[in-house]
Amino acid sequence: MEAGNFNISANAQKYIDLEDKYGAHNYHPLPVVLSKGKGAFVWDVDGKRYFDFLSAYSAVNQGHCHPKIVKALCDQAQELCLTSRAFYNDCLGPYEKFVSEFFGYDKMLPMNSGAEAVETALKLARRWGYVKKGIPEDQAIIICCEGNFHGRTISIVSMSCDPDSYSQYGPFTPGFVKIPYNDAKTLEAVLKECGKQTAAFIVEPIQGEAGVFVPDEGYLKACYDICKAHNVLFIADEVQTGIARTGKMLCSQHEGIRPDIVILGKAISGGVLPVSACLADDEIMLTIKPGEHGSTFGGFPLAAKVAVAALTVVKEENLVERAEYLGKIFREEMAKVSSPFIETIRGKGLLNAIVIKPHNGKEAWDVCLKMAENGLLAKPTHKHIIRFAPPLVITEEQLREAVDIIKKSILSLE
Ligand code: IF1
Repeated sequence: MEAGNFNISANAQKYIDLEDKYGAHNYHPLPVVLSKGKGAFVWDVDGKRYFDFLSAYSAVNQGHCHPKIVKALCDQAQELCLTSRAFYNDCLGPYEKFVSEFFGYDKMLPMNSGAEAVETALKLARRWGYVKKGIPEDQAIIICCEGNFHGRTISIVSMSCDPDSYSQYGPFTPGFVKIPYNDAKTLEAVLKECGKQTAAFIVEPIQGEAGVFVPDEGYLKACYDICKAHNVLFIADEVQTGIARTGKMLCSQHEGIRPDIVILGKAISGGVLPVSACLADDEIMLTIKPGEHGSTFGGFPLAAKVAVAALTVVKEENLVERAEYLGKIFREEMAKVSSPFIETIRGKGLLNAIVIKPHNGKEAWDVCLKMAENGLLAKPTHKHIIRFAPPLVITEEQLREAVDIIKKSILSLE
C-alpha cells in the first residue's frame, strides 16, 4: 500500500531501508520509525509524538516503559537472568503462586510467546482428553472458530481460515474442526455428533484480528454450558482480550464463566518481555508429567519479576475500571461523528474498532496515514477495519484529545 503524501524524513528512511535490505519482508508497517515510548505516547526518530492506539496489539496495557516494570527488569537483570528449568530458582515459585492466585487457578505453566501458550493449551487439552476423558489415542478433536487468530505456528495456522495465515504452509496438523464464531447452536450440533471424541473448544472471547468481533451477549456462556454438558474443555484465548483490556481482568468474566484453560500473553509483561502462560486446575495441568513439555526461557527469572510487577500495576492503577469507563467515552464520542467513512463502531472496554467504508477513493490505510500525520498511530486489520486500543493508563483528557485527532483525520479525507 502506498505511503500517500505521508512525509518520510531521510533519517526515518535510513531505518526503513535497513529493514528492507537486511530483514525478512514478513510485515508491511506504517512508514513510522519509533525510538521512544512513555505511557500512552511514542516518539519517532525525528522527535514527533504520537498517541499509541495499537499498544502492540494490547501488549502495552500498562503504558510504554512503565517505571515499576522496567525497575523489576533492571533489578533482576543484575542478579540472575536465566537458569533453565534444569534447576530451581528463587523467582519462579513466587511467580507461579502470584499468578495462580491472581486469576484463581490451581496452577500455571509459564511460556514465552502467545503462540507457545496456545500450543501448550492444545497439548494440555489433547493429553487430558486421552488420560482423563478416555478418547482413543491420536483421535482427539479440538473445535475452533472461523475467523480465529491464535498465532502463527504450523499447528495454530492449521486452525486458521485466513489464507494469509495458512496458505502454502501445509501439510496441516489434523484434529481441528472449524465452526462459525458467535454460533452456539453449531457447537451443540457438532458435539452431539462427536462430543465423545472432542477434547476441547478454543475461542477468543472477542476476535481481535478478525476486527474486534464482539459476539452476542450470552454466546460464551452458552458455549461454556454446552462444553460442560459434553465433558469438553472450554479454552479461552485471552492473549489479546485479557489483563484488563476489555473492562474485566479476563474478558470471559463479562459472562461470568471460568474457562477450564486460560491462555495469557502480551500484557502479562506490560510489553517489556515476551511472557505467556496457561492457567488450569490440577486435573488438567498435572496430566503433563516432568520432561513432557517446556521451554528454555519459560518463566525465567526476568519474566517472573517483570510479570509480577506488570500484574501488580494493573491492580494498583485500577486499569480494569479505567478500560471500562474510558472505553464507553471512546465509543460515545466516536458515535457522534457523522461521516460516510464510518460504517460501524464496536468494542468492549478499550478494545475497539471502526469499520471504514471506502469513500472518495480513500480507505482505512489512508485514514491511518492521516492519523499518523496528525499524531496518532493505529493500523488497519483485514483492509477496512481500524483497531483502536490505547494503553489503559491513558487519561480521560488524553483520550478526548486523541478522539479529536481521529475525528479531524476522518473529516479531512471527505
Ligand atoms: C503478529 C494479529 C493481533 C493473539 C491471540 C494468540 C496470539 C495473538 C488472540 C499469539 C497474537 C498478534 C500477533 C502479531 C500481531 C497481533 C495480532 F494481527 F496478528 F492477529 F493482535 F490480532 N492469541 N496477536 O492476538 O501471540 O505469538 O504473537 O505472542 O503476528 O503480527 P504471539
